[in-house]
Amino acid sequence: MEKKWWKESVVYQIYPRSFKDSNGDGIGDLQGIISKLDYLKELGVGVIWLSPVYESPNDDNGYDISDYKAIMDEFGTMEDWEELLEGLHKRGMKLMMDLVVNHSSDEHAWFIESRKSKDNPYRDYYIWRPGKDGNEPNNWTSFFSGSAWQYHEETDEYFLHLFSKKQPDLNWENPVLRNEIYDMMKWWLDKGVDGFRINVINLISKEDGLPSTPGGKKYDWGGDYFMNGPRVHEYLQEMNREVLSKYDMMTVGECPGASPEDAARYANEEGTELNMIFTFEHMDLDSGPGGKWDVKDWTLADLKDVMTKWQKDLEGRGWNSLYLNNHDQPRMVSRFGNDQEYRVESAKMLATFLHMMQGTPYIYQGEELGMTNVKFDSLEEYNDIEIHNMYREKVTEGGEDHAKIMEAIYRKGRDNARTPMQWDDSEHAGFTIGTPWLKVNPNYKEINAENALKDPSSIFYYYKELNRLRKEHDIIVYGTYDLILEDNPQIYAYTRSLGEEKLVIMCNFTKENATCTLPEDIQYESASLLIGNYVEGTAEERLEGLQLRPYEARVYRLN
Ligand code: ISL
Ligand code: CA
Repeated sequence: MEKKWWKESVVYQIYPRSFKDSNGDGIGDLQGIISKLDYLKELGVGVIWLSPVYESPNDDNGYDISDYKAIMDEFGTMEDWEELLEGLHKRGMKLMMDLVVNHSSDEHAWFIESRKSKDNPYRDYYIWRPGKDGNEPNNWTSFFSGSAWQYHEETDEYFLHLFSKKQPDLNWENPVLRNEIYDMMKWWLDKGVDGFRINVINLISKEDGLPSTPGGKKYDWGGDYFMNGPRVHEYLQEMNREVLSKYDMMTVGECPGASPEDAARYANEEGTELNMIFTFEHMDLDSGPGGKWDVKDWTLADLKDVMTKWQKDLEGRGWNSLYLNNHDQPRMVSRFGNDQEYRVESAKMLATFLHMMQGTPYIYQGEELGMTNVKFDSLEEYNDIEIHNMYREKVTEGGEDHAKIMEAIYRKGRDNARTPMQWDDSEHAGFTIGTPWLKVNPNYKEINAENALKDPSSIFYYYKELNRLRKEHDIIVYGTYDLILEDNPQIYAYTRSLGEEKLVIMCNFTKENATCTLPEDIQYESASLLIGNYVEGTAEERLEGLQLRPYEARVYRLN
């Protein structure tokens, strides 16, 4: 397997709106990030992924871009951005920008032109279709509820929007549009960015004829017709030839609905498309048949299945990304750990579990503090368009139970991840001196960066140690993964192997003690602890019948 810097790095995601406000308007900004660069350096991460900072009307918090080459006023100026890049590079860190090119904002100049008339030169930059018998061109629903089509009276046609109606889908069939995008990417790369996280890139190619789903439902999930569509690999290979292959850079494609087989192509080891993708299978473990808001409990057995499938299916063929939360997902300690009594232990256990697998690990801001989900009393306190559209469809129009939907929002809502970073115990957690755009989690008095930095046994320093170990041990990056103790109901355990070297990783996912008995085929002379969330390393140990305490994690090096 080829060695690459982006395999050896740890990525830290910043959601700028919620990271740090420098001027008191309640909105995080670039100068705020710049003021925290030493904090990031201290944590020891190598790459920063910046969620979108481009000009945007913020219908979807920057994922609706109205100018790809300008910085959002609320976040600062291009000079601020340049200062940020320089500050990162000076400290030996890299910058990965978010690239949102499945759709733009409806306020982008291209769309403003496109909707002017059917023969406008920009018409074909978007996906316009006439209606069918007075209805939408097909029955697809958008990710954010309702039809994926919006009617435009002046030209008597509909445009496609897989997300909000202010996010019209770009028409990748059009080579002129594709070239505009490649030029824009080169423009940023020439300014010095080190990579792109590419938003829903596996949705860019839609099935010819845009067929309705079978079954005659008025509105239906049409994913089969646009997820991993017919020409997506052709487009990515073109992007790779035209842009990516010309730079020493890193790419990760966000790919909902991609299987390991798809991933083996998107993230192939030959490097003809992307470096890695974000998959969603493990994020769906607590969704019932009704989808994301049909919440059920996840099981450890399913988690083992899914993670192991991705580790083994991509072995030697492609590279994994490793994440348990981001700006679209609930907080991992609330979802997969225990955010009460064992918050600290379980946050460290989950970090161990993830960072010891094969792939590039991603830390989402606040994860290193063990930040948790939030419960706001009223719907009005939430900001996310996905939450509001869903609530309208299910409760206001659909008559479902308010309390039940609020419960689902508490568990799955994206605003769980978007409450402001908790820097200290002053008002609004030191995020802003003004009024924050989204309320701070009330637990900030206890959970904040200032406390973490004062406490040598904090989650923060545990991450720092994981990051350090990764730099020191090739096996953490390149070792082969194998699941062990498959049927153990409490423990997730696996090994990593590289040449003669072997690591054993053991994670207790429960709040009860668990006995860990290694399989007999794991032979060793001596075992030494590399890292653990309860104990300091001891020189040598026997691992037979080891007791793991609640949410305990241990990593041993076997000789
Ligand atoms: O968040 C989701 C589920 O709640 C996902 O379906 C998400 O919408 C999907 O992964 C695409 O996400 C990306 O594009 C969206 C944007 O809202 C997300 O923030 C972004 O990560 C549309 O631009
Ligand atoms: Ca601000």
